[in-house]
Amino acid sequence: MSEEHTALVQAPGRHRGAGATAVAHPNIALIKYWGKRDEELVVPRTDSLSMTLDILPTTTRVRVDATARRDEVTLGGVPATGEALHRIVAFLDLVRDVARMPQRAVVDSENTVPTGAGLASSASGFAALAAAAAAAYGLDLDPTALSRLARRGSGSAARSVFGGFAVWYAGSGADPAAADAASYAEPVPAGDLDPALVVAVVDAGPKALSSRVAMRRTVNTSPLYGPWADSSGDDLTAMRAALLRADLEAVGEIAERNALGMHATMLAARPAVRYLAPATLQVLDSVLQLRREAVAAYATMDAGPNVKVLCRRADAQRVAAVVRDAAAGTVVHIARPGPGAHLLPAEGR
Ligand code: 2P0
Repeated sequence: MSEEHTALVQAPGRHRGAGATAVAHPNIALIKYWGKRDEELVVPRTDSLSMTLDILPTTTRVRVDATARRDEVTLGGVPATGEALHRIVAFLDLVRDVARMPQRAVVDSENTVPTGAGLASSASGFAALAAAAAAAYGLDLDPTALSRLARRGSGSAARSVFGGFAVWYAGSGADPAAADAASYAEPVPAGDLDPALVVAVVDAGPKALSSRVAMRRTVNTSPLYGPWADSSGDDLTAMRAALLRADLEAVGEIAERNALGMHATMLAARPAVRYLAPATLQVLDSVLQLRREAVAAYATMDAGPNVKVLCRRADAQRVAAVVRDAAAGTVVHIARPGPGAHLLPAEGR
């Protein structure tokens, strides 16, 4: 494991109760996480595998405040309310439990990702919160423990603890403690692969249905869910081998079929969950056209209409230009493999 791909989470080295600031980046799954086997512990039904990006980071500061009567949370300068606040307070309660410290916190988070648009904002958000809160409450967690903690906030955050490519294990065991211990992410070697991921934002608005609700409905009602989950295990095995031999075509083909299969499970849910919009299909058509022109380009989509296109770094500008022109109003970003969650140096005091 290279140093770059190791989460940099050291003991805060300061008194318990100090503030800490962490940065984390979104990750995009090439083998998808879709479905939990334990809702409370956020343990998934299947293993997943992702690439952490080098763009659209979240920066989160947590300061323990012994005088505060409740947690104060600001997201992008706006006080958090409702479900967003509830999830963050529940996560801080978990950290306080482990740290055996009852004090409340002041949390300030800046997201460069549009929130709730299927652009993995909860992955970068909870990975940054986990790293900052763990440090602020004086927990000295190794990367595996940090990944398990981030998972409790949002499943996909377990993977953003690591840079580059990461696999997140579903683990096994019916006993909750065993399931919790076995479900964490770790880095995956990727040979000499030199990939780019072109993020095509066709709609930056929030999704109509949260992925949490959508995946529950899919697991409970879709007759296609079981077959997809079974085939996803084979996809993961093939994906690991393709990454090791740096076979971008195979990586892309496996990622594309796994994502389309996941969306098929949603379309068969009752009632159907459909995130794919007309503009999504226009971008998918442009990706097929690129392949006809012998450009290795492969699409993946998450819980939203936006498309991420895997290609060689050398082809990224051409791919970005083609997918941008595929649907009116599309905005593109070019991402490369990025770093894991890390603390920023302590502020001067
Ligand atoms: C993924 N997604 O593997 C999949 C593919 C969306 C589609 O992880 O309920 O926000 O907080 O664990 O992590 C989105 O789900 O869900 C997601 P919770 P999360 O990236």
